[in-house]
Amino acid sequence: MGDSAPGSGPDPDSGPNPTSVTASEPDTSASATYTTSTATDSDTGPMPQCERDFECGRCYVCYDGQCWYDSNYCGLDDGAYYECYSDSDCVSGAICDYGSCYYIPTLEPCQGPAFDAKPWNLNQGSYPVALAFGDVDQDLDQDVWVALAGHENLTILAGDGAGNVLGGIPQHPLSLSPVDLAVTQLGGDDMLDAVAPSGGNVAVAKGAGGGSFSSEIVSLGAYASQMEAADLNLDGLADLIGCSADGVFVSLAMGPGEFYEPSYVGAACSVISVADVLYGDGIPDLIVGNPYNRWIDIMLGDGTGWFAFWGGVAIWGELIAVDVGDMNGDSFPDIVAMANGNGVGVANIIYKDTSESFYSAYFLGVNGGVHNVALGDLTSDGDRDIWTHSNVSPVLQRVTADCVAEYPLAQIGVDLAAGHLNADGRTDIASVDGVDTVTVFVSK
Ligand SMILES: [Ca+2]
Ligand SMILES: [Ca+2]
Ligand SMILES: [Ca+2]
Ligand SMILES: [Ca+2]
Repeated sequence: MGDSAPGSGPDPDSGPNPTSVTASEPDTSASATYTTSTATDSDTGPMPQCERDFECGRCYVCYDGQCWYDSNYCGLDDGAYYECYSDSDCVSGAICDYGSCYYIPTLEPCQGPAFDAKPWNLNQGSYPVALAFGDVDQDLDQDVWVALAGHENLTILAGDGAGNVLGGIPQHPLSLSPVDLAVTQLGGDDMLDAVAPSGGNVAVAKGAGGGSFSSEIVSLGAYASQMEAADLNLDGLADLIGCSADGVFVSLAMGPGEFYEPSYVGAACSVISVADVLYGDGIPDLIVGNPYNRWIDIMLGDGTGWFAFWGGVAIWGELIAVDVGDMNGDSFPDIVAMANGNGVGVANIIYKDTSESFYSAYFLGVNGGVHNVALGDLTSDGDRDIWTHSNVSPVLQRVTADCVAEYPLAQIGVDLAAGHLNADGRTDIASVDGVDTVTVFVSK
């Protein structure tokens, strides 16, 4: 039904751009300026092009390349026909959104660019759950840092700069079973450090040079499901920010690797990305969400470690992962939100424009479902590729506007990261499967 022609013609008085949000000026109050376009909005913000209704969102249809408000498609509260209540009421590949089934066309498979896939088998029971790139030993070659939930340690596969990884750096005990990993500079020296949360604690592993660490367990008090490290208040010390069932928490650093009690700056979340997406002021902002509402929240950082709700963008599917990168080469940071629904994964690409507004202009469907996201630049042309794992089969996937290329893995992947393991400027990918294997994909 979602793709059928509207019952009535488009209303010329209604505004296009149903899923954009704008805020005209920075606002750190609790009631941030936030508008979604409605039938009474007109001619504000960019005009996304559309080909199909699902690109327009609730209450809108795509007509003549633009999104138009149509009350026939917005009938939940007025007794109008209700096609579905949940995804399961729709055919596979279609998502139920506000009472209507929308079919998400899936991309065709294609042969991807060539990679050398190099699996690295860890010991049985290692359970690698998270990974990141970083130069651990200051030899200027990127290394792959892996958090092992089973062995409760941090292991590092040393890159040789020529596309090979070696197991030369000993495993370093974390003394907890990590659920996530962030590599950062905690401050106080030039070494890279790692933080890995578990329960209400975080393992802090401070780089001591040459690939060695000193570490301790710090009581965090917040039960992180996903955590990032970033200097939120611009004092040179990395702070912690993450998602928990109690809300978005921030633990500011009082010293390198020492943290204050958490403050909660937003509602419960399970997906988070920290990046300066607002105003280009160098102050980190947040993108957060959870699978239950098909929406991401954008929160404005004020440079003190506090964040205020700034706006939201509707997405297709249940949010799984989010990342930030310039997807169209205009130098403005865009948001990629990976989501799942009813046998289809959806890469929601949310573009930012010059006027601090975001618009959901592009959706790419992937058969099955997706898990994780990393943005790479495979051809070093500035155009980003979307990398994800399938959540139904053991493959790494490269998603572009044209097609999906798949690369086999030993098991279904649970985390991935984009980095550089050789000097060709093309993105390399590292993947962990949660069982016993790290696989690096080196461009060739
Ligand atoms: Ca290195
Ligand atoms: Ca800080
Ligand atoms: Ca900012
Ligand atoms: Ca952009």
